[in-house]
Amino acid sequence: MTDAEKYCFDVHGYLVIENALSPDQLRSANAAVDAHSDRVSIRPNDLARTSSTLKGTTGRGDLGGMLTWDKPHCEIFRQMIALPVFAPYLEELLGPGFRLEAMSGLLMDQGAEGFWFHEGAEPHDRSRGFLYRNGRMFCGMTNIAVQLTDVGPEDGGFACLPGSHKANFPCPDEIRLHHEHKDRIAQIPAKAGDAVLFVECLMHGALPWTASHQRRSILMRYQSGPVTEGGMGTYTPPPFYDELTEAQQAVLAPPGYRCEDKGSQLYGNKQKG
Ligand SMILES: O=C(O)CCC(=O)C(=O)O
Repeated sequence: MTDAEKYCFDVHGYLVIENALSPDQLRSANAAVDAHSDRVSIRPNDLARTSSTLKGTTGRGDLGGMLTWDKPHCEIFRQMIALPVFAPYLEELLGPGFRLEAMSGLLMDQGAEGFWFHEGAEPHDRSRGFLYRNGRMFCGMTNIAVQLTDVGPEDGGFACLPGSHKANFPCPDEIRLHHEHKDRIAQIPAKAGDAVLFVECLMHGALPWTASHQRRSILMRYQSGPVTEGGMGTYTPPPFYDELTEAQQAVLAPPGYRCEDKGSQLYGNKQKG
């Protein structure tokens, strides 16, 4: 992560990582989604809540289970969870041993409703916070949304209030519902193959989708090594674990403490202290 990227992420809470997928990877991901169009579950227009500006004529389409799809279609998603291009960002923000918490596909056809603006740093949430301390950023849940289709400046889709990951006051509902101060909300354009990196505590949501092509965004949620939001019980590796590379296995490993370099010989073996 360059100094310029760190500066922008600290100030705004998000970044666009350009060309995260190669053209071949992008083709494979779209082919896989096409082949599973019958698995898309259309939501019952429940995301806009009572907003008059976010409402749509249809619900968002949700897609899950991509890591378990038959080969070759699962393969691109298994690559995506541990793409080398993402590792420096996740390591910087979440530390060594960052883990995948969830992966889902968000599909929006023309007219699909937006999503009310949620999160926003107040109240401060232990697993979803943002903190700058000792010269470093420490993030709670951190997301990477890989765009499988172009998102133009007027198309809708992912939008946020830049800087709200450091908010101190609760956000009034009229802003969350996109009724007031709409000009503060930034819709984030991106090209197919780009990825939007954002910290979950950034106030974010989506604007209704206006483009004639389908919005396709693959949202991956990561946490730092010891943190999990749904980890009760004994951890069982997924059935496809042995088919994964070491880097892919690492992001699906059970939650646990990974010692960071403490700058002392006493921590030299980097074992749990
Ligand atoms: O449509 C989007 O990109 C926003 C998604 C989102 O906020 C969520 O699923 O929690």
